[in-house]
Amino acid sequence: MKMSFDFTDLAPTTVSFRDDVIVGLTQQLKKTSPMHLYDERGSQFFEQICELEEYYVTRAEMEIFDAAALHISEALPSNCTIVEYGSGSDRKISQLLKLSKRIKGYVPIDISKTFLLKMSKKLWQNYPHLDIHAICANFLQLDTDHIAKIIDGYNPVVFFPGSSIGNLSADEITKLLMQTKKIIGGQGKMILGIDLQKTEEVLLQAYDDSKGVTALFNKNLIHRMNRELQTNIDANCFKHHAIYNENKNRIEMHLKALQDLHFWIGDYEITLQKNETIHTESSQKYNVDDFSRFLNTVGFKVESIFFDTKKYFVVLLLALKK
Ligand code: AVI
Repeated sequence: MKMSFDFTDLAPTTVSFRDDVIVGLTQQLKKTSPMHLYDERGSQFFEQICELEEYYVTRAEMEIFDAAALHISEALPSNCTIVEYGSGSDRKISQLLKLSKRIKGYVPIDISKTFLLKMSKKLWQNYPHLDIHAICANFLQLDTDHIAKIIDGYNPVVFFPGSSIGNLSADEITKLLMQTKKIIGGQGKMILGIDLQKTEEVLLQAYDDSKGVTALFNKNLIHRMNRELQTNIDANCFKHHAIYNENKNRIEMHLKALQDLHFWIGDYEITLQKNETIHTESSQKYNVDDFSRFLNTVGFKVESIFFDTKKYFVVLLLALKK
């Protein structure tokens, strides 16, 4: 990889959004992939969520990066390239770049094209010495040979902050970790943020905030359908509904129908009864010991664990087991 900036567009199209939504909304328990919340508008709403007082996740993780700066920096392999899954804004990578001179390259991977382009160009202006290879793609479907070519010569560090892992299904997590093992190999590392179990009160405030930003983020799915799938659904017929599922230790976001609803996506008729919900996202809350044990069973060694002061969140530094 040379000192350069480039951009590869491998992102799924509106066609796959349409197909996924049709499959998800014609099932008995209606659901859509959380990935669909992140079009450009959705990504902007998510950035606003990160600024909210009630959404502790971003602040807790940044506090950890500040406090553990030296340790994390020294643990990174020399001449490394950071591969970030679901990069979003430049907030976290900028923090890592400030921590460590060892980072020579950056491969942000995100599904939201405009957002990714803006963020990676801005970053390149601020860090012109950095090799940036932005990839617009679903980070669960990476061609690891392609990634290996891009990071050629540098040591890979996969960066998956923000507890985005908690939005994935168990199968997706296994797939993602297998893919990560291929990318980091024997020399690389993974920096993984996970959100911890805490009181229901704190969680519900974070996912149903008083300013209603999370509600706008969730309801953007309906607006996205209207924009991209030519539906004409009144978003006011849905209410943002966040619950804590105690048995599964996860927050669930739903869109609840406020009345009986009926609409078409092309030839497919979708009906919802009053109070029926569309499950749009789950956000798993972990126990760090259980999750470390799980990582161990799938071939990772937990080298370090960093907590914030409230013990709301942890950052794990991982390598492959020898
Ligand atoms: C991206 N992800 C880690 C967020 C979370 O906390 O699960 C998404 C989110 N949904 C509502 N608020 C934030």
